[in-house]
Amino acid sequence: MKNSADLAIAEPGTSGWSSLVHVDCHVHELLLRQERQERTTLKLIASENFASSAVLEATGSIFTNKYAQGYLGERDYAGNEIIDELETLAIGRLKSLFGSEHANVQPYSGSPANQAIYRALLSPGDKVMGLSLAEGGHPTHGWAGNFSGSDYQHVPYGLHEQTQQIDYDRLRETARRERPKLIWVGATAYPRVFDYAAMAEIALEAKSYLVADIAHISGLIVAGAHPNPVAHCDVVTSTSHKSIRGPRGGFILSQNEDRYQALYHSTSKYNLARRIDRAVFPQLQGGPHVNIIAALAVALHEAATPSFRTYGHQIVRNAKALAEALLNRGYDLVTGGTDNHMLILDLRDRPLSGKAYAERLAKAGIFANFNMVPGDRRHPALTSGIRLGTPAVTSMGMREGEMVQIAAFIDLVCRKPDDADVHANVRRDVADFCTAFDVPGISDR
Ligand code: DSN
Repeated sequence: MKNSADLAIAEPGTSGWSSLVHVDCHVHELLLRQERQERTTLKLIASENFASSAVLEATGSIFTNKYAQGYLGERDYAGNEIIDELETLAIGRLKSLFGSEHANVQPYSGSPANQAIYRALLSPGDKVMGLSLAEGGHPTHGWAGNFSGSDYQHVPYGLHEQTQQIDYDRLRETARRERPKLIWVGATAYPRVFDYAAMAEIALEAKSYLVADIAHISGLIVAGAHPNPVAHCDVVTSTSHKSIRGPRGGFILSQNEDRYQALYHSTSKYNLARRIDRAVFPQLQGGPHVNIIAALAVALHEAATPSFRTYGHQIVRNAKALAEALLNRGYDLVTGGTDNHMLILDLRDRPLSGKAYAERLAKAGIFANFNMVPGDRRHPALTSGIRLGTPAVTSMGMREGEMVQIAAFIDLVCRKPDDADVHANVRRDVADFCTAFDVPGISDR
């Protein structure tokens, strides 16, 4: 029998405790390569960002170890008193930042959060309206290849042909005619502000639930750089790793009571908030990722600071500056510009597909993703667009002047997409350009 001293776990730096490099040099080497990539390339993928060292520390913390299946006061496992405090802290921070009555921090990410909404509010076969995938919507808002399109009846809405912005008049007509049980407001590729008040009027008239998916813009909302949908919607879903700069995860905000309880759920003994909680657990998920909840709490603490407010507004200023610089160089943009963190290059008149340009840009150290544009005639696997976002480069401290330089890099590659010398020269210049900036989570460790 060992004595208690033998059973104790050694502290870092003493025998019995090894860091990654000693345990798994292969993964450690991949990590160093990824770190180098992040320091020397331009991350213009609109859904990516840099989490701070504090967020990464919480993500990789001992909270990884705990099973906390259930909710506050009703866990399935013992020893959750500290986790109860942690989850309560994260929930309280979310409620106070967004002004919601209820918050659930357990969804594993944005798609599981959206899945929980279907489970909580609808029955299979119900009608759901969402922005069509080809015009910027998310797969979980009713795309045929996703459960939301196969298990529910999808009624798409779209963009106005001239403005390329959401056509609220046509949306209203469709909602009046179709009477969907739920309407999504949100997108993965839409560079303009959502009119939540107009959507709420439409949903009320059609007696539909209105659910906002703010995955892309949650950080902008907290910063006051985009309207907040909470007062207009029944439910709001989000990821936690995009503009809000948290760990990879998701959350759901809602009111406690259900406007449509009598209409749709007269037999349910649970209010709206409780139905959502039950959909997340036990209906869809098991134990929450407690380390992610800890990291989310940290990110929300950071997001409540004045500097985050400045950051959120700078994201938008940078997107506008990048848009203007690209327009000046003769590029077309969907909707002609941006109000948020992203812009979509319309490359329909260009010789190569969006995918081909994205591949060439990547060779030069510029990461962006190809994307459909309105009226796209290319296959969805090729597309005629490139989506660009400014959250990550803004996290590095870049401002409007740097956006002009980034536009110049993009232009150099797109003008001579198959010139290997151009790729190599831009790759070198991009690396020099990036290394002048700090990378949160890397430089501040
Ligand atoms: N993958 C996310 C994005 O890039 O927009 C959406 O799920």
